[in-house]
Amino acid sequence: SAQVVVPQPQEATISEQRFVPAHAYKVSGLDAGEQATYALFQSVLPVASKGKTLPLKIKKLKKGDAKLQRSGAYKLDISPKGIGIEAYDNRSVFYAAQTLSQLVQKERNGNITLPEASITDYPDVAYRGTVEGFYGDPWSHQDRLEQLRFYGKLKLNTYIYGPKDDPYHSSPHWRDPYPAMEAQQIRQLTQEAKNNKVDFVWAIHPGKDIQWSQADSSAIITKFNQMYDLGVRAFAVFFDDITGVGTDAKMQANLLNYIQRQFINQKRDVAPLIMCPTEYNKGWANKEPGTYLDILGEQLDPAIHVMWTGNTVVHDITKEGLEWVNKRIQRPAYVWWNFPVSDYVRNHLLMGPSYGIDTKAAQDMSGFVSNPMDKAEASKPAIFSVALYSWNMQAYDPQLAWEAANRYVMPEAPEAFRIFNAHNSDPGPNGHHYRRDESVEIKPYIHTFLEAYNNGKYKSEAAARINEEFAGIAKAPAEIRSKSRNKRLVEQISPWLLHFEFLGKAGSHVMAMAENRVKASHAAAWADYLQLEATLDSMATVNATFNQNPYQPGVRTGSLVLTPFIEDIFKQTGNYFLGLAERQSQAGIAGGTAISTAYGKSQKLGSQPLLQNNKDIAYSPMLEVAFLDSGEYIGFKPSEALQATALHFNLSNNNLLTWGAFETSKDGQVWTKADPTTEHGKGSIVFNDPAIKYVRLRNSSDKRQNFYLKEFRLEVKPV
Ligand code: LOG
Repeated sequence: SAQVVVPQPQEATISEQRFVPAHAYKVSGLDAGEQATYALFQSVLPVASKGKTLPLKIKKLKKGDAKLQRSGAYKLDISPKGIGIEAYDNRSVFYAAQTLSQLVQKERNGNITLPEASITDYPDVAYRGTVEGFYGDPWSHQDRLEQLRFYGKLKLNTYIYGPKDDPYHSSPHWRDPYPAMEAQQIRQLTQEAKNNKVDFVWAIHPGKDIQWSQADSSAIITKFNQMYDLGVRAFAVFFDDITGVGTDAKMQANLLNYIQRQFINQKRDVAPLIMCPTEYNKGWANKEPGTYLDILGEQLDPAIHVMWTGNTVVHDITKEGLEWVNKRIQRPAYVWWNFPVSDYVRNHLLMGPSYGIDTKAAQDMSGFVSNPMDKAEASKPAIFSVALYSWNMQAYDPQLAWEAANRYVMPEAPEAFRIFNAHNSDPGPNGHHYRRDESVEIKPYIHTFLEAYNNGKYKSEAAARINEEFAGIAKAPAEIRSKSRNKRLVEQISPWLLHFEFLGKAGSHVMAMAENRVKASHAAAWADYLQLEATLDSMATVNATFNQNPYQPGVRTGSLVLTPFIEDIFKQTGNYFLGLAERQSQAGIAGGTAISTAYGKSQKLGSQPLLQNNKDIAYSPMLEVAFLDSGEYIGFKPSEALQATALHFNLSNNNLLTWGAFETSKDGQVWTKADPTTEHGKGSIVFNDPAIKYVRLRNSSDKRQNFYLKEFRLEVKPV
């Protein structure tokens, strides 16, 4: 059926009956230079140029049907008499070949079979793919090459290169040419992209220190020319996450128009220019008429695309939201969807369904690209779904797409991969307030079970289902490791696999303990309890050992439903066995007294999560620009059991001491100023007074102050 072709074609009649082609195919009408497409035909079908052959004829699509007058559109006709392809462009031929490759089956005797079919197909969105636009370790060269091949198969045509941590994309080296090795790799990437009919879009991020001088405008043209010489034929300029003079809309529009005239229009073979604005989401946009977005809308050359992440940085994409911005930028937005990017929740994987993207919004966007995780292979399920969505929105169903993605990405262990992904979806609490469903199928059973258990009862039916789930979880990692041929994927998720295996085991122990406790088999319940405790310790060890980044260190799995469920029963039952106080002191479980809290009043940073252990408390570092309005502050109130010993901060702000007051207090009423020495907003203050109970940084000026929250950390010791 048509379902075997992904993304689903717009119109397709595909017969159930299959035939064995009588001869090899003779390809005609393919442009010289399309060797990659020719090689694809050869890998899919028997191809011959002499002797008895069947025709595989490529023709130009007739003008007429407007829907087909777009890059990638094709008609494919398969019958025992031959194969006909009508194509808008060379990308169309390549896509027809990809569709063909999904329809061909190889028999055991080496023959191939084909169904009779008639397909008319075209993309809903012109530009579809990814933007490597996250913070953190950029993708490896091998990962990128594999992504480009993956995109080709799924009819994705865009890969925007913009990793924040590439110093030649952003500051400090955006003005400088790439070193030889990186240059060579980019050359290879553009070649692989070309073979897969993907536009390799190279983005520059100059706004942190741009001067708005002729010298800097020329520096960008020079850099673009260097990239052009490496094979790049598509370009972007990003102005996200910057402060200062770089944020000026008029200057940005001038520069972009200059690039349009001096570079894009001069070269005849480059794709439309793309820009990412500074106000790239509604939440941050100045809503006053005539401000930033309107200026771009009026002044930017209409040929230039403008990116947009939605109503906030990380958000669902809605038709209404796009209509709002499109009016202002006077063109359909080019969507930068911040999913499944995890640079703001680095201890989680985002492996769940791609939902919350409006299927009625095709006309409201010019492009749709996903910003993925730093783990390229693990991002494939989400990218697969984006391919389905952006090609054929009417047919898009997030759940079905996810099911298909699990099979497509890990065909050797689809069930194991499915259960892993089902419980690794939610990013956990985060400053962007973006949450995802997780463990949806098991959640009602957990609910039923817990309700009864809290009343001393044991629901065997719910328990059986939950037990089955935990058993499946415990064995999924071994199955994924042993069966998946995608070693790189296994490597990228391996700390989470390890944690997940323990989660499954902990779940089995918790269920056994609960059952034995309700049955009053105390000795058995106690044995289960000890095993559970050991397993939870193992999970804590994985969390404290792997992925120790300074942002959100560690490893979480099942964090929305399963882990809280296990911890809940563990705690209650532990209290039952040991008595509350003793348990808390033994295992260091968070009781009231061990917790320090943020002490802040800030619109922007109010919900920024805290990181804490027994040595320090810190605001989780932030990636985007942070600010304090006049009078606002961020700070800490250490728990009663702790004493503040030093504050360490790195705020990347040259005039910090002109507006920032570092203050301590014993009662939260009377404040004493501390005077640190700082360089570029980086410094420390040591505290010697055990009576200090509050520490804060206050904006003592009369206006908003911007900075980067790279570090804001209080060192503590026990009183
Ligand atoms: C950055 C992006 C980052 C993402 C998620 C845009 C346009 N810029 O807050 O580099 O990966 O959010 O953390 C962003 O989204 N800033």
